[in-house]
Amino acid sequence: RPESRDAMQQAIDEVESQLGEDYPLVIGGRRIDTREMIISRNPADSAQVVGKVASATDDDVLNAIDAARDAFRLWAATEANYRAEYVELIADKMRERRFELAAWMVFECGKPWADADADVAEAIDFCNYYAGHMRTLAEPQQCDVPGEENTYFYKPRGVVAVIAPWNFPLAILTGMTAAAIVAGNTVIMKPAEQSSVIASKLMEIIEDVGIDRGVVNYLPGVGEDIGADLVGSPDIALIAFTGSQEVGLAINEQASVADDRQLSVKRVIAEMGGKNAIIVDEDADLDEAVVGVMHSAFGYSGQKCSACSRAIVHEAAYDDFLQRLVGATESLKIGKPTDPATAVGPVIDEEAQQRILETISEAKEEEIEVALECDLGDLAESGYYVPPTIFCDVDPDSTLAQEEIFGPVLAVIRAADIDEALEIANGTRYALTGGVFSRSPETLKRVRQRFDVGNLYLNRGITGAMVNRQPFGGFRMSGIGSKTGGPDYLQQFLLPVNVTENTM
Ligand code: TXE
Repeated sequence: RPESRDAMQQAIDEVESQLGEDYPLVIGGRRIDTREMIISRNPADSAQVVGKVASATDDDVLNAIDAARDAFRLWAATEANYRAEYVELIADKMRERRFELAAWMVFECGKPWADADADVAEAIDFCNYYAGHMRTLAEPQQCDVPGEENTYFYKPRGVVAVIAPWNFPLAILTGMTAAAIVAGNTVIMKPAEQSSVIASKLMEIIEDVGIDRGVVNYLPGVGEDIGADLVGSPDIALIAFTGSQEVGLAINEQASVADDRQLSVKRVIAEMGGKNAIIVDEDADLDEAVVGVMHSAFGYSGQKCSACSRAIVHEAAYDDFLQRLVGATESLKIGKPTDPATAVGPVIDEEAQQRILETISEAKEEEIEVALECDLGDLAESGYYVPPTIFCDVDPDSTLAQEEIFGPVLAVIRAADIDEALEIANGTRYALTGGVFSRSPETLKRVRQRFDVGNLYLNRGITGAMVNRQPFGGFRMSGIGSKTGGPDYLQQFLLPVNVTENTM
């Protein structure tokens, strides 16, 4: 809408004038500048410094854990409603600053306008949903066996480490943190290095609403330097992680070590990667299928764990689908995220750009056919751009079709029929999202039964999380723990206490 566009453009102009500032850690309510700083750059223009964020040391980790542990006793004793009101205040502040927060994501994470706006909206939804759900869980819960003496209630777990990725820099960080604190836990919030400025904005809001000191401790830093100290601490009761499979598995392993100082067996919630497929049936509406596949594959440059990176197409529709997909993808606007017309921006950083370009050149060396490699024009020089690329006739067992690329690269695979398409779709280690475009009720029924994914989309594009409507999460190597934004997510941050009472 025009007023939103104007407000967003104004926010972008204002944020542009605030780039380059320093941001502190926050431990026990105190702001701490440190010598080491994380320099966050604009991926669309690497010369532009978005902000400099204090980078936590091992000592900072220990101090943050002490502060969180000291704050836990009082915070755990508060009423659920008191905590829920704070989390709803965070949502209110984010709504007030909606365009500004989106603008920070445009600059720091290269998110096009619509993606950035959706990220803020999701962060707000997570806060309100978990706050409301905590109020419900605060009532004595009735066991199935009738009788008021068979009840149970929930207690918080303790100190929670929240470790977040850069691709949903506000939504996922906020969602995990909100769930942890509304449940009565205290938190060490560790954002990704590439999104620590936007995370600092969330910390400013948390300070602004006046949550008790030490409840949220803000610990930006280099994950591989301080991660092990954080995850390995005996005072950590739960780790909520979202990020790569590699790091998720490392955290899972570290968390399983329990020395005699360990207060509780650590609980790990890990949302990891995907290699998601959309199946296109012979009778699919090909225009719908093309739009669904293209937006899911190239939206935010394919940097979503939910992104479609494989299109598995029925033989009979293959040529027509591929031709339409190439035509539609060619017309995608590749540009600067500050430009409202941009559909595809840069990838997050130089390391990602090099890794994805390497994957593309390796696939070419294996003589995998290229159906389209978009032309970047002069963008190639200015930022971390990767051309949206479509490979076709891809061997389902090839690296390209098996490994998560996390970039704007799509593998189109031919299938003789739906049974083979399902076998190919289920043929990776991941099980996060999946889609199918088909008009046949029989096919849709078979797909429901046999497509092994956590989130399934029928005749619509893959949309990722929609809080309390499309709770999000997968299984196999896509993650462990229940779905974010779903009815059983909050319980993971709580301990149920069952009571039987001899009523006089
Ligand atoms: O992950 P990384 P990234 C996945 C996505 C992709 C990855 C991209 O599929 O694979 O995340 O995000 C910290 N000990 N998802 O590159 O590198 C690091 O500092 C402790 C899936 O950010 O794993 C950062 O804060 N922490 C998801 C965080 O881990 C460590 C949706 C993630 O970094 C660490 C979004 C260590 N040794 C992304 N090393 C879904 N399934 O919903 C790094 N970190």
